[in-house]
Amino acid sequence: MRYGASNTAEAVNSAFLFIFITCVALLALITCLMIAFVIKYHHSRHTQVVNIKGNAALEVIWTVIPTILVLIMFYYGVAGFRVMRVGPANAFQVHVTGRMWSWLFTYKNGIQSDTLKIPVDTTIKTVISSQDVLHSFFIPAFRIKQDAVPGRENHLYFKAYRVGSYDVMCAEFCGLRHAYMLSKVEVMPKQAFFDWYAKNKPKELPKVKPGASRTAQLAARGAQLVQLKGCTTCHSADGSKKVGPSFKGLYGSMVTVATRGKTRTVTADDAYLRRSILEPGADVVKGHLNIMPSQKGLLTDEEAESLIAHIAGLKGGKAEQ
Ligand code: HEC
Ligand SMILES: [Cu+2]
Repeated sequence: MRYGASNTAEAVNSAFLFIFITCVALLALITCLMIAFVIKYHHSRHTQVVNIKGNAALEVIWTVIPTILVLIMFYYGVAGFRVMRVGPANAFQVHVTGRMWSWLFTYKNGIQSDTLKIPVDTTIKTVISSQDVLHSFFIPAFRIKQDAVPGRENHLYFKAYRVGSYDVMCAEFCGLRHAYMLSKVEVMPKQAFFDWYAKNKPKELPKVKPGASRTAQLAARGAQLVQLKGCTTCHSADGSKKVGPSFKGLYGSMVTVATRGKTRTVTADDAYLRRSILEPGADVVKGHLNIMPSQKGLLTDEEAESLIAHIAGLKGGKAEQ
């Protein structure tokens, strides 16, 4: 019989349920005995103090029974741990990357997504890592939580039992917008999932109007990338200030930056934007902290170009700083 949203939830729930029921039973037993003894051995009924010298049978009982209970708890713990750590070789693999402050899911065929789409009833092997600081990949409904550590890959297996949408969180305080590191696991029917998986062409530029210019195509791709690459957690497109400056009206405007400690004013052209994205520490925008993660090695040339084309398209309005 299955219960819970996944095999991991089932394992953790059984361990929890066993411990909980044992505790409640013991609490009830001990409380009842205590009350019974208070009444039975009240001093009005027992005027004479008795010296009791051990009871072998009782001692064996209260050693053996708790030992068995604890061993059962241990069994549930190990069994549940194995469900999470050991999986079949043909498990469906997804890379999970934590970064300030969003999750990125990368599939074997190159698809990248900011929500975790998976097929139901299929063992998933997540390979968990981080781009910057410590994060923790947490799916409460599946009862799983695993640290995302830079420079290291942690593995976690699970199998979802029910189609549906579940929360993904970060459970390791990772900076300013840690609490907003939310995403979803979408458990899909197998057929629907593999259709999506086969159809989604990760490296293809999106189709804009037929005959649209390459710049328009790049800008459309850029609009997807700001979401996928996690730029939107720190940058808005409507002029409002987040952790970083807004992209609105940025292109072509004059920006005051600190370059190696010296304040100067530069024009936000293609070269400046490229540098800001690949080496954010080179020119730090005035009024902001130097905390943008470098995108060097994380973006292809075409992706960088797309992001710049997208930002260039967000003219209008004065850039807020
Ligand atoms: C963790 C938050 C964070 C993320 C994620 C982030 N940035 Fe930034 N970004 C900043 C901050 C803070 C600044 C201002 C300080 C500086 O210049 O380094 C900045 C500056 C910039 C600038 C210069 C802005 C200006 O007004 O001159 C550009 C362009 C930029 N980021 C692009 C991007 C792109 C594209 C991405 C996604 C690939 C991205 N950023 C992801 C925080 C972030
Ligand atoms: Cu985090």
